[in-house]
Amino acid sequence: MKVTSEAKAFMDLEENYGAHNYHPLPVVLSRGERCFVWDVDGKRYFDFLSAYSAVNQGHCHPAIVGALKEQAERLCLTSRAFYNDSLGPYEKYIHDYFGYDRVLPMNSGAEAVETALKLARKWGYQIKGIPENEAVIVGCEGNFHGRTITIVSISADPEARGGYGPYTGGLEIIPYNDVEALAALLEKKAGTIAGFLVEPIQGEAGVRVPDDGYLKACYNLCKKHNVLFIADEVQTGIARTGKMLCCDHEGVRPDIVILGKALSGGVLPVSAVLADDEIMLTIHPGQHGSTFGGFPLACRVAMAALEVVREEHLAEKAERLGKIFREEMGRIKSPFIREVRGKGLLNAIVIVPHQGKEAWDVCLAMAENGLLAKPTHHYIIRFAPPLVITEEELREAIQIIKISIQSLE
Ligand code: IF1
Repeated sequence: MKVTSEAKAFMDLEENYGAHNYHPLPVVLSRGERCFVWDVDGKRYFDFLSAYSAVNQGHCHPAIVGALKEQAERLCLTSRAFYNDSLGPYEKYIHDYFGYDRVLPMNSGAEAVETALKLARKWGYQIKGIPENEAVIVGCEGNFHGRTITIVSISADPEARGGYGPYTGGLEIIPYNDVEALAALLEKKAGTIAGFLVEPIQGEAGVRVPDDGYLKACYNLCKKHNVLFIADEVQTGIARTGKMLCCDHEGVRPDIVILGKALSGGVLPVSAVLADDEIMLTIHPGQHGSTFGGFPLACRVAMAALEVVREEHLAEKAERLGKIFREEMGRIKSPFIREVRGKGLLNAIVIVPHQGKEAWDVCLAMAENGLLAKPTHHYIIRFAPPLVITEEELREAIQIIKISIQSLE
């Protein structure tokens, strides 16, 4: 892929002055609008990553940016040392929108996951009566919940956890999409298990959609053994999979819901933990918090972002357009494509290396042809456009994917 001197200058700055904790595609972006981004040379791309499903409402949505600007000129940050005139209205808005008693506002998805783990432990000791320091949280192989040391302690991925020991205790891992594995562990250890943390669809693992009924069966097992069902909806939530929450597909109401990414429409880091009183009120003043958690800008931006989801019917759109995407992708006959899978507009193709080319080469070819996506685990390409994409734009993007793959055959 050719790189202009203009673009190279920006890449060199990152190479010379930044940590090398990413390996980006050689594209330097400078503008975004709806489902499109433009690079520094003015080339337009379909954005089929949406910043890992943080930009569900489309880049720089005017209603969300408008809310940001208006609040930014009034009051940005107070800390929680004082009240302000944004947080209470936001908390009520979230209560009404999602139907949970309370919300604990944080910033990044990882912070919200950590918050959920702390709530589950607090609830385990105070309400379930687990002996102090013995609470166990169960996670799934293939999970991705963030990058803190406790979260990578529950990861089975050597890339994510390697070299970061010693690891946090009180964490167990079972196979994903395996109800029996959860049942067996709960039969054995339910007495000390506080929570089961699960992604309704595993994003990073490559858009692994569990069998129908998996979530419901796990939820029922958690109820039976008085274990909290904790849904990490950071990537699958906010209409991405065709419902407001991915758990809605199975009528499961998690005990704790973790939100992030598109909660702000990709404008600011805004995350949240939802739970009812019995769980949420186990944390008392001074026992948890964050400087920016729930700050006025976040509150106004998140309310605007959620309004956009509702007013523009983005969940219904994701459901409808996702079916078209999988149907059309399923029609592409190519030695590269082994499987097409997903729900709503969270989809992926499993790539079989062919004539020495693999997923990275497909992504470079697509970038050349004006579409951005990135491989996960070397052989899977995730496709997650902003949910505001039109059917016509989607079909145009599918053509780009098709000709890019065929150009490598
Ligand atoms: C990176 C992955 C995706 C998440 C779920 C919590 C978090 C994430 C289900 C933490 C974050 C991001 C992190 C980003 C790339 C991206 C990612 F490839 F890393 F795994 F989407 F799949 N729960 N996912 O997907 O939220 O702290 O990042 O706000 O770290 O490279 P965060």
